[in-house]
Amino acid sequence: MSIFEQLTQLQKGAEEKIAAAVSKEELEGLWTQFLGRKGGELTAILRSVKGLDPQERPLVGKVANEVKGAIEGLIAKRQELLYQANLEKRLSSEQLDVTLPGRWQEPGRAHILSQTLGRIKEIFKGLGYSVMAGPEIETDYYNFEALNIPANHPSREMWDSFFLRPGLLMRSHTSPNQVRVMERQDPPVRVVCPGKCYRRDAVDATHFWEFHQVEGLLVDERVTFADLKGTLELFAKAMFGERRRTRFNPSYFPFTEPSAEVMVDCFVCEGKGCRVCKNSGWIEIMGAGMVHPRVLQGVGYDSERYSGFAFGMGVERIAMLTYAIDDIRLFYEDDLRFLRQF
Ligand code: 2U9
Repeated sequence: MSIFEQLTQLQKGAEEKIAAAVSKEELEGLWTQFLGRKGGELTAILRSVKGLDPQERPLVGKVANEVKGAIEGLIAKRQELLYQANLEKRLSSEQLDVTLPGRWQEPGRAHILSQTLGRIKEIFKGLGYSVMAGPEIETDYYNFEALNIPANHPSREMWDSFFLRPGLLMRSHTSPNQVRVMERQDPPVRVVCPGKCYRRDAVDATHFWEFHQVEGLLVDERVTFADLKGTLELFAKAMFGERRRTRFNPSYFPFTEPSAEVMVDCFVCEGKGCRVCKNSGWIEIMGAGMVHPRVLQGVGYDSERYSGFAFGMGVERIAMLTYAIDDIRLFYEDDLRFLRQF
């Protein structure tokens, strides 16, 4: 077979295969098969040109180039055809109906405890308090000693707190952070400290081993119990409604003297008596008192010159009262049927 016949046959074979190719990859394979520099069929034919009459060589070269050009042209055309066909197929099968209604995405929301804490913080920020968080792991000194809780006080017993090792525990209230604040700055101090606290309580409808507190502290010259009453009455009205009345019952905390429990008249039954207020007409919302002089002295404040008040509330308790939730465990069960309600 002459070299020209070989070239013609090569072109014919290529034409057939290109016309039958159905993918880009297949066409790339054919390009390599016919035109590849190593092992391509056209290259193989041109190698044999060396043995030809020198006069014939230019013509062979010319024809070979024509064959190469023809094959390349066919591959490019077929590729374009396949691309267009594929595009048309996709355009007809992947139609998008922009008039269909979108899929409903339920918006997320803050946990009910975060919402409650947020409201409490906003009220005190409005009164000029700053918000400061502190460590959840505390030393014996900050959690107890600095707060005038003597070594034999029941709350120091192992079964009340989670000890990591002697002298180190999961804080049982956020008060240690207020001690840290006072160590860092001189009066006037006006701060609320929110955060998680831990106690070795048996779990029931009103107790959980982890809970949240907000505690507040104000220290300045000539701060009196009247300031405490005015502040907490304002808070109670802002939190539970303008018509609320407050009452302060005597109480005891090692870190405050005198101490009080703060009551509001029941916002469910307006004082008539119901399930929420246990028929008493009053609900305890927090504890409070005048900061014990020993606590002030402990951080190096002059307790003759400065006085202060402090208060503390459980965020879970406030949320349970506000929304008539009867079991503290609901806050921690991640049950969307409960959480979606708020
Ligand atoms: C310093 C000095 C005094 C914070 C206070 C309470 C009263 C109180 C409880 C309410 C329910 C905690 O969440 S609860 O279990 N707290 O009754 N807390 S006075 O007194 C302080 C804090 C810091 C330096």
